[in-house]
Amino acid sequence: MTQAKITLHGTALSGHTHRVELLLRALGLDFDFVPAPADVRRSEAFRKLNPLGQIPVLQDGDLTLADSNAILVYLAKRYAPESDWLPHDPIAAAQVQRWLSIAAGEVMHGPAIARMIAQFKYEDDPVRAERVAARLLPFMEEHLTGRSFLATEHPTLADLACYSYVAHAPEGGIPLDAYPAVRAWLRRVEALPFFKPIPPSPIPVKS
Ligand SMILES: N[C@@H](CCC(=O)N[C@@H](CS)C(=O)NCC(=O)O)C(=O)O
Repeated sequence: MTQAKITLHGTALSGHTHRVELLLRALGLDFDFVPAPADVRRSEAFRKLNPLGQIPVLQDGDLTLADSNAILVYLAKRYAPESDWLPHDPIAAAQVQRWLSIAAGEVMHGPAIARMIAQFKYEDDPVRAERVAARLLPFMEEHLTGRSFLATEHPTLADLACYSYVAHAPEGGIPLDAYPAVRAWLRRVEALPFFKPIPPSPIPVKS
């Protein structure tokens, strides 16, 4: 498959950007990484790429695409249509979509928001974030007990979409000690050959 120039706008500490970077690496696609910290995201030039002012944004030739999960779907369909990343089987595809929704829902409003509040002075309700995480993590623990990956027996977009903010939940004051199956799943994602971690957070995790 021929490849146009791919550019990923994001930041190194953004879990939304990280999930896209993981898939680009998994697919062996060359890309330029363009840092887009808060001041860049507020600029007129960036708002032309994404009027919502959010990262990540992917440019692939003439295409400009925002939203991490939309980008995952695009890359899998465009560059690896026969792979397991986004299965053809209707039930498996629906399971992947379910976890993409959970990534944009409970994972975002629980562990991701808790980390943004603790690490980046984001203004939101920490109690609500904790409550969402407290509902999500036992559910993930039960789901992953006896399973290797979230949607199928292979890693899929579901695992990439959910990994980053669950792995970094402790940086938001949400420990994972009570969730051994979740931690084992995180280690399985980290053992994938293309894996690259998010750098350490600005504020160390309290033990
Ligand atoms: N639904 C979006 C959410 C992306 C998102 O919230 N990105 C954060 C950084 S991790 C951001 O750009 N926040 C700035 C803002 O919302 O103004 C996605 O999945 O890409």
